[in-house]
Amino acid sequence: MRIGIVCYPTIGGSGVIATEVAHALAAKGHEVHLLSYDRPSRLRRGTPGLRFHQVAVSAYPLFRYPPYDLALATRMLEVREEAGVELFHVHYAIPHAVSAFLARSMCEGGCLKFVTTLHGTDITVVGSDRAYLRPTRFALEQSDAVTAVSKYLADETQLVFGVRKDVEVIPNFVDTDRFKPNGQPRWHQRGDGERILVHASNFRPVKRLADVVRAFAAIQQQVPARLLLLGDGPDREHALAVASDLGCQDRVEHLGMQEHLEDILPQADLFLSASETESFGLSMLEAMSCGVPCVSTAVGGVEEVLGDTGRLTPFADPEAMAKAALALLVDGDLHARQAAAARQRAVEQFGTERIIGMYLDLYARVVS
Ligand code: GMT
Repeated sequence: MRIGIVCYPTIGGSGVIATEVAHALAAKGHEVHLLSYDRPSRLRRGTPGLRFHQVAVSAYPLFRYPPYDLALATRMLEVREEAGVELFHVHYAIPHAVSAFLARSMCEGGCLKFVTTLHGTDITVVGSDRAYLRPTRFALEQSDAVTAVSKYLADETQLVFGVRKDVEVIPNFVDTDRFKPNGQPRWHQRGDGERILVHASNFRPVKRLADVVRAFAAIQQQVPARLLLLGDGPDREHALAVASDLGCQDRVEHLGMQEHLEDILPQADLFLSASETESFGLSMLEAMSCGVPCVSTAVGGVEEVLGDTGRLTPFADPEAMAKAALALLVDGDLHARQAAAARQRAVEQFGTERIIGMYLDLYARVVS
């Protein structure tokens, strides 16, 4: 097939998944056209069958807010005409689904097909904003198919938007050959006994990074530990200040944005996530695939991802998070069982082959 994929290029799960979908489809011999306003961070150069098309947005002085959605609609139409794209798969509804609808309306014969995948904040945070709700609902209803990355998000879409349309669940996936355990000894087999904890995100307020640090501060009072913070974003300074206030700044390392998480995640003993909402939690799946158990707040679709392989704790309760983490960090046998279960769940439920197969079935239905 000739498939167009639209996504945000920035750090964040929707862009990562869209780019990985593009890679996986190209590897299967499909012709893939990836559209975004910048090169997505996970896009690997020189991938056969995969072409990147930048969406240029003009910065005319009159525009305080350059109309990216119009530029995208035009680019989609051009790519369809130039490359004969049969179907567009847009990731994150706002404004991509609206641009797709506009592209279809401008298209001769009006036969441009598009699938919209909902990722989370496009429904739970931004989507429910009055300014965006009506056009987003409209564009979802106009999509040839709508998917959500978890059952939680599919239900939430019906609840918040009341869309007259089926929302199919197609979960996120992970390349289990790339994200895999590295065979290094765990803390109980290492001489120093220091536990490595990790958190990866875009450090936005919704991630509650300071709660991760608070939980860690309690953990490191009980066992020797170090916290690696991967990523970057608006809450970095606040979280590091909390670490200083709690006297554990020397044990918290901010490693910044990392292109190859697969090299760092396997070194960890535990992944911590304290999000206020999380429709899926892709970085937790990547950790699980590396054999790293996760302790997370019990929010959104996280339970669908973790199953019984990790621990869920109440939102905004770092003490409870520390307690749950310590249960795994003082018992080497329990930790080993949970690590193996996490890896097995990632491989069996969320492998690339399985999930890309679901998307290909959907594309075939839409195109026919
Ligand atoms: O909000 C973010 O962290 C970014 C956002 C995105 O769309 O880039 O992430 C959402 O999509 C990811 C991929 O499907 C999910 O793994 C995240 O759980 C989801 N974030 C939230 O729901 C907060």
